[in-house]
Amino acid sequence: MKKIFIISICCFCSYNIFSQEYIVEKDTTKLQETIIIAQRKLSNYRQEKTLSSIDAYLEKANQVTMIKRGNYAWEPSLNNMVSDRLNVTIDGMQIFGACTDKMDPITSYVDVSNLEQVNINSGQEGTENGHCVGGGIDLQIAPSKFHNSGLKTSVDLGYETNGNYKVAGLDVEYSGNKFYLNTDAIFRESDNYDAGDNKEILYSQFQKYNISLQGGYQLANNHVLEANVIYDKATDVGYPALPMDVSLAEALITSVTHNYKNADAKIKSLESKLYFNTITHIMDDSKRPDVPIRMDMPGWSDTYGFYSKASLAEKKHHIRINLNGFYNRSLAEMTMYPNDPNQPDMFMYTWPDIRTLYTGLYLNDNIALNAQESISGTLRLGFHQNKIAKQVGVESLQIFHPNTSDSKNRFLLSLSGAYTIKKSMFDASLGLGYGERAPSVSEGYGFFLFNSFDRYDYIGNPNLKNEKALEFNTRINFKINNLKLGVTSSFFHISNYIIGEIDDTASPMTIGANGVRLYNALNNASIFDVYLNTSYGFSKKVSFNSSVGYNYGVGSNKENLPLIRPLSYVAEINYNTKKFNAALQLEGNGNQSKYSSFYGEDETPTYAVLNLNLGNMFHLKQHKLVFKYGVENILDTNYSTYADWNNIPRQGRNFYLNASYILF
Ligand SMILES: [Cu+2]
Repeated sequence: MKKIFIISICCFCSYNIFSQEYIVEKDTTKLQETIIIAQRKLSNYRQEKTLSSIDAYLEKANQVTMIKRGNYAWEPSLNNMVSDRLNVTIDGMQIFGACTDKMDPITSYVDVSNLEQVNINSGQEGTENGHCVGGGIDLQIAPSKFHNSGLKTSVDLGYETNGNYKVAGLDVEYSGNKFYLNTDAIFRESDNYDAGDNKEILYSQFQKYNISLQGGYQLANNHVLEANVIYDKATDVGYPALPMDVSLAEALITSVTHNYKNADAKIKSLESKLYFNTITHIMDDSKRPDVPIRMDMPGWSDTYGFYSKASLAEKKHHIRINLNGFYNRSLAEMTMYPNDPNQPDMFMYTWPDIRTLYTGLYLNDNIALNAQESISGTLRLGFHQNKIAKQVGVESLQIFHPNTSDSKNRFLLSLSGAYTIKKSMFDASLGLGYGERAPSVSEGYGFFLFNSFDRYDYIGNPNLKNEKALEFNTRINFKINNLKLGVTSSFFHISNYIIGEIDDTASPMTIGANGVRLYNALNNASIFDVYLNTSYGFSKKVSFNSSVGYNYGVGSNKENLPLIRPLSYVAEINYNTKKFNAALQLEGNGNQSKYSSFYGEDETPTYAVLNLNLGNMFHLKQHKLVFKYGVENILDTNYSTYADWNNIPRQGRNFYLNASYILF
């Protein structure tokens, strides 16, 4: 079963900015749920700022919530599972954050200007690029543009009152018959934001810029060679929910791609990519007035990889194959400087230079049984190897896990199958999946990683078994005149569920920590989610959308799992014409009654906020001007959600204006 949300972000080549055709038409033939939110398009489903961060775009998908440690670099959670259980890629490229405290999810290293769409695949549907339990998120770069349209420029400017937030973007594109070149730059800067009732949130400022260059050359008929470079640099990023900030988060993401396409042949397309990316992450506590001990905590992550993807069609079969591999090096250190200068500095590797090598093969076959029904199956097989390059790292981990060796091999398997039916009044699908994942670098090899959520130091366990998930998912959509009703639901039964377990015998390294947790596995855990989506068109101009979600997660120790979303809802009324649109949105959560005190969570009370979004478009001869403006959190509610790390309050009232000027 395809459960894909496509969030389209950047689209210069779209001609009808306000066109209704682009709007959340669910492509029921492929059972894709498509949410299109374009940088320069206005969708009537979820009105959006054109210059929203990727994080804000991602948050619009049903099963996605963003875990917030501040105003920047939110961590995506899909089906109530975070990074370790997800496979997040940039255009099929593996890339791993360099922070031991998850301050830099890889979604923070790209910007809307780099991307065209985001594909979000739930559960084992998300294994096209790698193994996962919760699902896959692929941030996709715009494809080749041999439009022969010459030079095109666009300028974006944005301002928001809350936090004095400024955004500026520039995009220049040359597109010929045989050659194209696209370059874009975006700059974002925000001061501390204010929560409701004008309460300033200290250390919530950030500043970042991102530049990218992409070019393509048509080698021959059907053959295209492309190169892409993205450079992203964030400085002075505050994390109000954490004890430290970030003075530098820097990424260089490069790739070369060969593309072959032939609609008349059996092999419809063959895409091969070689890539390299490097990340530097420097944590900083120099701006915090009271810290028990000064620390330096830098981290680095380098990844080399390749993939080769083929798409074949043969009678009723549509087959996709992906052979891929990567080599990653993750290293992080911590130096503590005692206040007493006579005491020696303390140094240790928090990620002792972990090398991960992976190669795998993915197969997907979609078989059309007849005009209305289809079945599909996927398989991913992989070899996964970890090596500890620093001998001192092996020795340190042996204190806690005496039979630790410097290398560990794993074989990983993922399987899924789905049945889909599509009739004029309804469509439905039913899916089953089984998947395995290896522990992440922190889970396997982290050394005294302080988690400010439950205030424990965490130590990895290289001998953890693979986590295994059995998954069941279903969706059904009805369409009755102007009314659309849909239900989607997933259930995961996860064996060897990896989570920290208190070790009373060890004492923490971090001053003020509650104790030490060793990564271990619960016998099993269950996670369930269900969403009810409704939309109703009153007329061509006025429509209503709503979504209600319920989630549940419990471990075999009978304790609630942490970070499980409580009852959530969003309701929106829209008015749309060709030149103007408006939307009033109510969004909220119920009381988080099933919180996990065992894992450091407290109860988050119910909240609701009201937002208003407006948009205008003007045609000026060959130019186009698009305004998006509105008010978020109109009532200036002071609130935080279950996904806000340490209950950091969210933004209070915010007026914003985004302007886009497009020159053809
Ligand atoms: Cu960090």
